[in-house]
Amino acid sequence: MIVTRRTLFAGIGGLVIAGCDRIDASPNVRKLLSLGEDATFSAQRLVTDRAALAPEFAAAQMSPTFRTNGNTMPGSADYASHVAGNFADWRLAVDGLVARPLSLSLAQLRAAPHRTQITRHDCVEGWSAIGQWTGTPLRLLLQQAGLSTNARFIVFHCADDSGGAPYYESIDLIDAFHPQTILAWGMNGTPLAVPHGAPVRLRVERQLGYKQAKYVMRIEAVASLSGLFGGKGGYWEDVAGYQWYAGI
Ligand SMILES: Nc1nc2c(c(=O)[nH]1)N[C@H]1C(S)=C(S)[C@@H](COP(=O)(O)O)O[C@H]1N2
Ligand SMILES: [Mo]
Repeated sequence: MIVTRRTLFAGIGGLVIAGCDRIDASPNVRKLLSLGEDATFSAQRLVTDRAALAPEFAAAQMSPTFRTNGNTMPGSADYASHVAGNFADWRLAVDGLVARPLSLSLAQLRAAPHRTQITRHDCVEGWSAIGQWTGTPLRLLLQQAGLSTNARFIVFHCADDSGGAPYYESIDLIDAFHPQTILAWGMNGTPLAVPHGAPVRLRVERQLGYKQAKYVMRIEAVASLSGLFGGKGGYWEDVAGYQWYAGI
């Protein structure tokens, strides 16, 4: 059997991909399909696009400064004590629809296989920056945890909130298993700093800035997004109607 990207991704999580290349290729159809609650299955039809890698850049192309946006310091006492302790007692939880829930220290994450990539971050507010990210591929953590065949989405619970609404984000399994989707603990050659999401943040390089969850404390595998917070799969999706699938 010839393994194409289509058959490869069709095997992930038991997703059934039925698509029409001619229709899928139209940017307008793509935009339309990404709207609304049915976005997940519609977007999965765009598998040829979805599997592609985001452009990577040379070190010389990195932005001299990478600005911050959104929250730059979670307000909780718990987070402040982690900062004071240099995240030595911090643990990342990987749970939900998994056979073996994980609780990982920052040292364990850093010792795991990792990937470094120089990519462009695009914020909907109208700015971009090219930065270098180092982190553990998400798929390795999900495989280690034994992701259930019932899981359809991966949710990132963050340490910060805005006006009492916790920041969270979610992606589907195509992005979760994408080779450039990493939990970054390094940025531009140094440990990830607090304003950029220490100790770890998501990099999901085929999507816009608001999907790049900072201050990730817990990764939860779920079958549906409807039971979480506002039900739209993310903080900005819930409070401002941003699209859940923010593909670039
Ligand atoms: N937890 C958390 N993650 C977040 C945000 C936030 O406020 N809280 N802001 C988002 C937005 S809109 C952008 S553009 C990027 C900004 O990342 P930076 O501060 O490293 O530039 O983080 C995203 N992830
Ligand atoms: Mo953003």
